[in-house]
Amino acid sequence: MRSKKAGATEPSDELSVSPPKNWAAGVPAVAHALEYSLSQTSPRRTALTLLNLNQDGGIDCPGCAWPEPHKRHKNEYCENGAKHVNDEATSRRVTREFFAEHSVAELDKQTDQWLNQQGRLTEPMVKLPSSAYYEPISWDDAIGLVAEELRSLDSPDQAMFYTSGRLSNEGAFLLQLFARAYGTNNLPDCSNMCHESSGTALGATLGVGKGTVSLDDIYEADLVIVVGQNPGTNHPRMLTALEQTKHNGGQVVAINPLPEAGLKRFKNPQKPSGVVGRGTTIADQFLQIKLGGDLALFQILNRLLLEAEDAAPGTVVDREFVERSTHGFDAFAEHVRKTEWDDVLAATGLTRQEIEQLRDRVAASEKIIVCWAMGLTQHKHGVPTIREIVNLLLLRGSIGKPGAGVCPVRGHSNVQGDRTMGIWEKLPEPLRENLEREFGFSPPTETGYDSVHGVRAMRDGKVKVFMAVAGNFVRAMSDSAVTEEALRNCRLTVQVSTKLNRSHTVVGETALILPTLGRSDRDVQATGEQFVTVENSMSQVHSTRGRLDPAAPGLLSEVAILCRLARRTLGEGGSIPWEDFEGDYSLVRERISRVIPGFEDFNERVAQPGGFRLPSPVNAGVYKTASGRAEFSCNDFDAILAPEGHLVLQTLRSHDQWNTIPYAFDDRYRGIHDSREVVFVNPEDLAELGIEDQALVDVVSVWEDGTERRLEGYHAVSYPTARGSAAAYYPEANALVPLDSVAHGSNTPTYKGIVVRLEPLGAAGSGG
Ligand SMILES: Nc1nc2c(c(=O)[nH]1)N[C@H]1C(S)=C(S)[C@@H](COP(=O)(O)OP(=O)(O)OC[C@H]3O[C@@H](n4cnc5c(=O)[nH]c(N)nc54)[C@H](O)[C@@H]3O)O[C@H]1N2
Ligand SMILES: Nc1nc2c(c(=O)[nH]1)N[C@H]1C(S)=C(S)[C@@H](COP(=O)(O)OP(=O)(O)OC[C@H]3O[C@@H](n4cnc5c(=O)[nH]c(N)nc54)[C@H](O)[C@@H]3O)O[C@H]1N2
Ligand code: SF4
Ligand SMILES: [Mo]
Repeated sequence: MRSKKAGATEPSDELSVSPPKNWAAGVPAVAHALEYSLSQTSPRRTALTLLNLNQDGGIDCPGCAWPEPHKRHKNEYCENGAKHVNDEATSRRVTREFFAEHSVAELDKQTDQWLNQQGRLTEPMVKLPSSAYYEPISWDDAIGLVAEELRSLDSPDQAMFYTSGRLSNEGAFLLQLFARAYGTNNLPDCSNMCHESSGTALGATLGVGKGTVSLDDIYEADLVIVVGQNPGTNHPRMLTALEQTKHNGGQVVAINPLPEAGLKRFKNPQKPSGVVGRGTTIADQFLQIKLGGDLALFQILNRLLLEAEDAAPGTVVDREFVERSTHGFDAFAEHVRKTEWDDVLAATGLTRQEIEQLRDRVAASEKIIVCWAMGLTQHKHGVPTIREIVNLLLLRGSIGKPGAGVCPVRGHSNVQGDRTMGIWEKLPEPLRENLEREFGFSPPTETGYDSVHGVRAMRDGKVKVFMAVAGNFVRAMSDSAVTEEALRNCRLTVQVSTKLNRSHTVVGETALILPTLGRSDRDVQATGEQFVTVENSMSQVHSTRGRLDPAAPGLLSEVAILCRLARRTLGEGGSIPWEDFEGDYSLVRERISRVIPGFEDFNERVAQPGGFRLPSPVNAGVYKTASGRAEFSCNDFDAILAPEGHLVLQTLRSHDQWNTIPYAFDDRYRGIHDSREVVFVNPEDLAELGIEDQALVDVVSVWEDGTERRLEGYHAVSYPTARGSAAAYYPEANALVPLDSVAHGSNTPTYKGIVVRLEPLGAAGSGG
C-alpha cells in the first residue's frame, strides 16, 4: 500500500539534522512567529490579530485549548498561537481562477503544506460528477444541492456530520440541533480521535468526562505529573503555568518516551529573564518510559503506595476520603497488589529506583494534579490507563480540593465546548428530553456513527452524504487508503472550511466547498456585529470576536450556513426559528441556556470580562456515577509487545505544524530540517537492526489480520527516544494505522501504538 504524496514542493532527500533542543521558547520563538506571520500577511493585519489575541473582547487563540490567566499580559500568546492565527489571517486567496487552473486530481498530488499555503477560500465551489474541476456555484444553489440530497436519502442515517473543535458553541449547538431535527445522531467529531479515552475513563470513575482543575489549582499544586504530552510545542503557555507552580514551591514530573524541549528547561518569552537568561528547569524528574508503558507504571505505583501505607498505617492512603467519597477500594487494592515488578520493568523500560523515587514524591505530596494528552488517549489501553491514574489520585485523596485533580489537556480551542453543546454520536437522555421540550420534536435515540464506524459505513455504502463543518477528516483519520476509499464512495461530500486541504481533493461523486469566516474575521448579521463563544480546557466559557475584514466579501459564517441549510432541508415554518438565529446569535445562546445545564443566563454571564466557569460537580463532592461515589477500578495489566526485530511506533506533531497541516518541513525543537519523512529510532535499536543513522528505510506496519501498510523511503534518524519506541509524523504516518486498531472503550484509533518493522531500501521484500 503506497501512500506518500508526491508533490511540487516536496523536498527530496534534503534532510539535515541538528541536536535536539533541551529548552523551549525565548527570543527565537518570538522571532519565528513573527517571521511566519509576515510571510502570510501584512504588518498591519499581523498587528491587528496579535494585539487582540487572548485579550478580553478580542480573538480567542485558535491554537489550542489552554486557558488564559485572569491577569493578562499584553502579549498573551505563544509562538504557535501567533503562527496559527496568522495562518488564518493570511492575505493569500484561493479564487475561481485557481480552481480553473488545477483539476481536482492535480490538486490531490500536492502536499498538505502546499494546499494550505494557497490561502483562504473565497466562494462556494462545486465539483460535479461529469467534471474534473471545481466550478463556482451560488450560495443558494450550493445549499439547495445539499438539502436536496439530504431529502432524497432513504433514511437520515445515510448522512453523517463531522465536526472539528474549531467550531463555536453556537455553531455546534445548531449543528447537533439540525442533525437531530433531520433525524440522525451521526455526529462524529475530532474528539473521537483525541480525548475520547479521557471522557470515557473519567465519566465512568468520576461521573464527568472533563478535567476538574483550574489554572489556580496548577499554581497551587505540590506535584504536577505531565504524562503523554508535549506542552513546549502543543500547549506552550502551559509552561508559563508550570513555571509558576515551581515558583510556588511545587514539583513537576514528566513521563514521556521523548525528552521533549521545554519539559526540561523553559525560557519565558514574556519575562526579560526568560528572554536572555537560562530559563527555568521545569521537570524535577523525567521518566523516559516506553510507548504504552503508563498503565504498568501507575499500577505498580498504586501497589507501592499501598505497601507504604501497610508499613506506616494512616500516612499514605487518605482513609477519610476513601470512606466518605469512593466505592470499590477493597477490590482495587486486592487487584493492584498482584502487579509484578518484572512485568512492569519490561513494559516501561524504567528502573526500580526511578519508580520508587516517583512513589516517594507522590507519597510526600498532599495536592497532586495529573495532566495528560494524546500520549495516553491514543493507545489501545488508553481508557484503563486513565482509570488507573484516577485510582492513584483517589487513594491520595487528591481530587475535588484546591491544587488537586485531573487535567486532560484538550487540543482544539473549542473541542470541549462542542461536546458540551451535544456534538456526540451518543445522545444523553437528559439532552434528548431538553431538546424535545424546547423545540417540540422527537430526537432519534439510537447511537450514531463515530469517526471509525463512520469510515466503515461510508466504505460499505451505508452513508452516502458526508458533511464536515471544519477539520480535515481524510487526513485526521487512521488508515489513509481506506478512509480515502470511503469518502470517494459517497454520493456527496461537503466541506465547510476556511482553507484548502486534502479533504477537498479526496471527494465523493459530487463535492462542495463552502468557505466560511474564521476566528479572526468580523461577523456581521441582520441585527449587527456578532460574537461567538468557546469553552477552554478548564471549563471557562467566554466570547471571541473577529476584528479583520472578512477574507472575501461573500463569505458566510458557520452559523449562517447551518441555519440556511436547516431551513432548506427541513422546510420553512417548523418550530425552530432558523432565520432569527442567523440574524442574532444571542437568540441561539438564549436557547442554549434553557437546554444545556450550567448555561443559565448565558447572555448576561458571557458579557462579564473573562466569561464564566462551568462548575465541576466533582469539586462540590458530587459524583454522578452508578454508585454516587468516585469509583476505584480494576484494570487488567496490558503492554504493547513488539515481536523480535520490530519496534512500536507513535505518530506525533512536529513543532512546525498544526494538526493535519504542516507549516514547514522542519521540526525545530527536535533538530529536523527540510524533511518530514523521518522515523526517529533509538541509537541502540538502530545498531541492533543494522541500520545506519539517516539511512533510507521503508516503514512497514503489521496488523493482526496479516495485512501490511507501508511508507516508502523514510530517513531513520538516530534520536534519544526510549528503547523500542519509534516516532514519525502525523498525518503522513496515518497510512500505517489500521482502521480496526482502536482503543478499547473509546474506539479512538491507536495512533501512538503501531507495531512496525524497518526495511532498509534494497532489502528483500522492500517495495521501494
Ligand atoms: N503547535 C501545535 N499545537 C497543537 C496542535 C498542533 O498540531 N500543533 N494540536 C492540538 C491538538 S488537536 C491536540 S490533541 C494537542 C496534542 O498535544 P500532544 O498530545 O502533546 O501532541 P502529540 O504531538 O500527539 O504528542 C504526544 C506526546 O505524548 C508522548 N507519548 C506518546 N506515547 C506515549 C506513551 O505511551 N506514554 C507517554 N508517557 N508519553 C507518550 C509523545 O512522545 C509526545 O510527547 O495539541 C494541540 N495543540
Ligand atoms: N496519526 C495521527 N492522527 C491523528 C492524530 C495523531 O496524533 N496522530 N491526532 C488526532 C487529533 S488529536 C485530532 S484533534 C484530529 C484533528 O483533525 P481535524 O480537526 O479534522 O483537522 P485539522 O487539521 O485541525 O483541520 C484543519 C482544517 O480545518 C479548517 N478550519 C480551520 N479553522 C476553521 C474554522 O474556523 N472554521 C471552519 N469551518 N474550518 C476551519 C481548515 O480548512 C483547515 O484546513 O486528528 C487526529 N488524527
Ligand atoms: S498556549 Fe495555546 S491558546 Fe495559548 S497562545 Fe499558545 S497556542 Fe494559543
Ligand atoms: Mo486533538
